[in-house]
Amino acid sequence: MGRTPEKIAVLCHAGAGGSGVVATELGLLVAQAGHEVHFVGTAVPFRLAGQRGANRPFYHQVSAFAYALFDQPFPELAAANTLTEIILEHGVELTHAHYAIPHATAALHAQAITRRSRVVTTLHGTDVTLVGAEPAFRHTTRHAIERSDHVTAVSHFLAGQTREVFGVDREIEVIHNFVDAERFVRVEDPGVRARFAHPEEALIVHVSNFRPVKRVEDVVQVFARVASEVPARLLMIGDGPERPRAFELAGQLGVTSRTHFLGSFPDVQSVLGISDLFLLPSSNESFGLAALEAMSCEVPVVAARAGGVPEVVEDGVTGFLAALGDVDAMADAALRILRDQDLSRAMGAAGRHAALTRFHPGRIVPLYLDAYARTVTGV
Ligand code: GMT
Repeated sequence: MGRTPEKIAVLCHAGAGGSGVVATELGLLVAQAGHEVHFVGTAVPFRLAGQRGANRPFYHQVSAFAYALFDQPFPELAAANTLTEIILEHGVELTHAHYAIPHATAALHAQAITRRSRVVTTLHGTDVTLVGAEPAFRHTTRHAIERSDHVTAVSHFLAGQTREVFGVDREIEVIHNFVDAERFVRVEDPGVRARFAHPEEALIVHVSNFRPVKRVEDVVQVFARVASEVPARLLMIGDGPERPRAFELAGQLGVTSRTHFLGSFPDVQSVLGISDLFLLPSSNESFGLAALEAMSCEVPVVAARAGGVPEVVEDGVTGFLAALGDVDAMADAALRILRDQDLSRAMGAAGRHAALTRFHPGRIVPLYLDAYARTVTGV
């Protein structure tokens, strides 16, 4: 291992998506390890807000410029410009870009201007499978992946997809996501649980950004089947374009009174920590960070066998995997878990064990620090 860079810039999406969560949690831990971390973005990443202490990362707002001639803002140019300033002013040696578009492209642009600061790009999923694969972004995404000094992907599935979609044969290091197992922990507080469910009801939860890829209608379909067999409630956490369809379907299936749309909020662990089952029927999921957060809270997961999910959820051990769209199989799996306390406890414990071992920050963060060191020293 070479020399770890002292000063690191991070580019990431600020919203409630998994890539921004991973970027922020990693940046916080890298700062705690004694590095100077500079987040550069159009808004404060949502899990960075409210951080205090001498070692907290810096945040630099990307300057926006609106001019009547421009019918659209130029976020990549603005981010590259602000990043250039930060690299020059603070002597940043390495930029970690989370998500290929526009962050890796902006980081490479700033590198070309400054002739400094190596670029590590982490691919998270939709930047390859959805956005990057769009003809409108295909060349710029491929360029960003090929020219970054080092590229990581959050699953073996995503690394393979990247090679396939873009035809690149460069090294892509797989570094799985991690979870803060101290924060995402089971909380057996009947008072908190009573806010959402009666004692005899099972609490089923789904967390996502309600994009089409999340198949939130499948969540409602599975829940309706489960709720016809056992007393249960569904908590839908997050927000996005498919929320109205899911709400309408809950009405059609007669489960509106037992389905609660809670919107977005940062401390999802407060709900995961009291839940009995997590549903993730996504059509594609490079990793499934939300499932890992549930596992850390000892919540068994029922998911579609899609993308990188099998690298996180072990079928029959930490939950059950079913074929994509097979809501009957997912409902059967959910009922099997909810009706068998021993199975449910064993799966919850196995999920917690995975969070504390394979996906623990103590194991994953050093992999990134090592990648940073190899990137700045060129080994
Ligand atoms: O799932 C989303 O739509 C958000 C997206 C993102 O980029 O923020 O999540 C992706 O990155 C997460 C963190 O690495 C992964 O856990 C998610 O599986 C991945 N989403 C998809 O592949 C759909």
